[in-house]
Amino acid sequence: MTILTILRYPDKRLNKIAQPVKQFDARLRQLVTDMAETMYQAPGVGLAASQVDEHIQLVVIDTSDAQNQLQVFINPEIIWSSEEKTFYDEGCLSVPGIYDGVERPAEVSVRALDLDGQPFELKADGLLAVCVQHEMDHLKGIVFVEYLSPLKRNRIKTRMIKEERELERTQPAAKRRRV
Ligand code: K1U
Ligand code: ZN
Repeated sequence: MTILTILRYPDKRLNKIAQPVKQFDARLRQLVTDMAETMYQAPGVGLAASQVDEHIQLVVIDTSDAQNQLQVFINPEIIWSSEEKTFYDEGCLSVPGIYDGVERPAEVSVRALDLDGQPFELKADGLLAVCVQHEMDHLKGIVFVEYLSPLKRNRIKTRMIKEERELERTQPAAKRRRV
């Protein structure tokens, strides 16, 4: 089992733009397996490749209660968004411990490729719709805290920098990596 290191906000690598996937090979399958294991272990309901310092358009999501319905989205595009909005208290594995409200379209239709490079479309609502949009933001280099007020964002940034310093003092990054 491989648990990948999740980049923590405000690491600048989280702002990189992800590139389209062109090769559907064993390396891609292994990355999906490792990302799924990392997401389940965290635990979380989604993970974008950008969060594990792989800047390709790949997202894994599992919003099922039993955490046994993995969905893989490669080169995802939102092809339709509802006028209706939803306000959801979002979390992020790159900003641990922080939850705050973000407004987004309540429903979206997504077009993406699967692990064999085959296209599929999916209409999502509820947590899945929120999660798809949150993860696709990661691929554009956007972390959800960018939607909060500058005051909240700066407080979160300060808290995360302090926590990172403390983590580095007590558990240096090299030891924290459990690959
Ligand atoms: O970091 C991420 O992108 C994953 C993030 C996805 C997400 C959650 C909620 C709203 C929008 C996007 C998380 O999974 S945060 C952790 C979380 O929400 C959760 C953890 C355990 C069980 C259920 C949810
Ligand atoms: Zn996130």
